[in-house]
Amino acid sequence: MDKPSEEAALRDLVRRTVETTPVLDIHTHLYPPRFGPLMAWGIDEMLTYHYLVAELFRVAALPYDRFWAMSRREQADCVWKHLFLDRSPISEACRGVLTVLHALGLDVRRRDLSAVRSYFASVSAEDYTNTVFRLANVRAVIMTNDPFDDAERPAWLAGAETDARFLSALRIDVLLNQWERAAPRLREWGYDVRGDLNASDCRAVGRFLEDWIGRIAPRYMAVSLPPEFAFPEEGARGRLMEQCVLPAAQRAGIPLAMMIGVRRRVNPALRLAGDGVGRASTEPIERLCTSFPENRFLVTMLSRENQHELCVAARKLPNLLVFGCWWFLNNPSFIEEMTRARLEMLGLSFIPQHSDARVMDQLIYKWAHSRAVIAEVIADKYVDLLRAGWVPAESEIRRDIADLFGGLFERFCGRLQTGVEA
Ligand code: FIX
Ligand code: ZN
Repeated sequence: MDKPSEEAALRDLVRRTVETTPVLDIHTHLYPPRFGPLMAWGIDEMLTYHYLVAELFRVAALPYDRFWAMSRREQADCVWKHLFLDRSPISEACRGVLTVLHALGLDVRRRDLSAVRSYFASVSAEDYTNTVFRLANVRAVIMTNDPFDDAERPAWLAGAETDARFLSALRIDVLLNQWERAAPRLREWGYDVRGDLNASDCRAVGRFLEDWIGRIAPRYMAVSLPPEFAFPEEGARGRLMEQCVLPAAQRAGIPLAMMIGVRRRVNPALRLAGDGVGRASTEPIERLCTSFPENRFLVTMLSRENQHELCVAARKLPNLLVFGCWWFLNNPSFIEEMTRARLEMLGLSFIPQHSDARVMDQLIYKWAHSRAVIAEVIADKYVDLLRAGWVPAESEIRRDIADLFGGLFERFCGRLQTGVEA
């Protein structure tokens, strides 16, 4: 084969491999059908995704209260009109809806929302979940399971049977970021905490974490953190982190996932759509990783400006695994630059993406869009190897991509986690 056709064949092979390798999606907000109303799916949920709500208020002269007083279907109509009919649906979140409908075989050229609704009315949640997993080529997803969530807690307490494709993660934002709210809840649930985080409080919090780890068997514990997150830190969060969370994670042998850089409620009127971003420091991560070498940390940062220093930190810290292009970074332009930089600085030792899907359907577009970008970047890197005389074998490419799409996460977590064949 001459050089150009050798390179083209290699690119094709990489594209095909990225396309056909099933992914383990390590952070979502999805629930299986067995969780009833917690499972979000269908066109009205997709159209009212908070990314689209934020975009709606950029173009519609609509009082916030009027929008929130509408039924979900009316809200969806409103988003459809303003973001899909009155102007072209160019943004990544708008395009995502179209990618999903198109993949489902619906004719988006007709711009017919009722026809789309009829399709969703004709399928069951169970069948639809199977369809989405197949079309997205996702083998399992990790949920976000919050014991402080009054809608979710009862399902776990009732011993909700889950689905092997839906793995759990113990989300502890309220515990770490709102101790004044968490303490009375813990007391209400029978954990003897006074609130001042003395040694006995810390033991009780440890028991709470162990109980929930036992109950939901999480793959990791997770917390989102503001840009000003520090470590060591005066106050409840610092003490909880050091005395309760990290020891519990170590005892259970699970990592702590930290999602750093979110500024909550920048515009509270937008509700879930009202959060923003701020640049954080990577020093607390470095201190945590070096002070707790027996713990493992999964980290993603929300600010684009943090990505280079996070790669540098990961080069120094084997117990730090960088993951995903989170939220405002989950756009093709940022995925491309971040994946390129990570491959150059970390080789294959990072997790390129998670979906953060809140609506089942979104697995289809988030993975289709990410895969397309990631495949091109990886292909460039293999072509560079080829040009240096190193001919990557098909089995090597398959191995590398399987690692990026879940294998590495499973090894980092120390055991085969999914219960689903890779
Ligand atoms: O804190 C998180 O897990 C964030 O991903 C979400 O809360 C956020 O609202 C989101 O959906 C981002 O994609
Ligand atoms: Zn999330």
